[in-house]
Amino acid sequence: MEKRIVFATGNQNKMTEIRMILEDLGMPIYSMNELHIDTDIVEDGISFEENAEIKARAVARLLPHDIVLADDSGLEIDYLDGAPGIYSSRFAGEDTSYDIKNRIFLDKLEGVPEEERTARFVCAIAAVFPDGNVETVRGTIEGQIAHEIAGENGFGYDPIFYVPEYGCTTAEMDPEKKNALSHRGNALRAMRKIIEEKYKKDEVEDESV
Ligand code: ITT
Repeated sequence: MEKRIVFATGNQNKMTEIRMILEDLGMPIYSMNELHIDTDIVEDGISFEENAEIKARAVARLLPHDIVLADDSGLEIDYLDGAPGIYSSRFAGEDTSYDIKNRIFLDKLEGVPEEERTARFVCAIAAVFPDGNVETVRGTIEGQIAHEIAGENGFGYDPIFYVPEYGCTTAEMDPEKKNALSHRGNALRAMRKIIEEKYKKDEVEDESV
């Protein structure tokens, strides 16, 4: 049976970034929406890794023959003791626009000097394989909270996430550039390697039977 990757996310922006990196594997990639899977997942873990695993396991129960992946990610602002962290999408309410959420953080950091505006995006990706194995990886990107909203690309907190080395926010980068540097890009490349290794090994074992 052809191996498929199913990504347990309802976030279309994540899917675009995921496809750019995982398409090299040569396996078909589906989002759970494309397979009409609509399951209520309670993300009650206390870390990005735990929540990624909760999402992947919930969908893997419905699709036991597929490689099911999930991403849990967010923004950690050091000046706010790591907030919003695992609550990044729930911060100020799921239905509040990111324009408003971003302005709230700019206000909270008003007058805070450069060296105290450090922040990072974190992305944990969990994979549940048809043999029951579970793997988790983490990627990060370091930056700062900008002084104003800038850029139209990306999603979520990208317009306030400034990367000093590049002199712009992740919302001002083209998608390829963001993926080359980002927390999700790094985590996806690590997971792509795990999947490649695993199926290379399985093929060798299959051939020796
Ligand atoms: P799924 O759970 O369905 O995957 P979600 O959007 O709810 O989608 P998370 O629970 O992982 O995803 O929340 C991640 C939030 O963190 C996301 O909604 C953004 O607000 C923020 N975030 C994560 N990665 C980001 C990125 O690359 N750029 C900007 N904001 C990001």
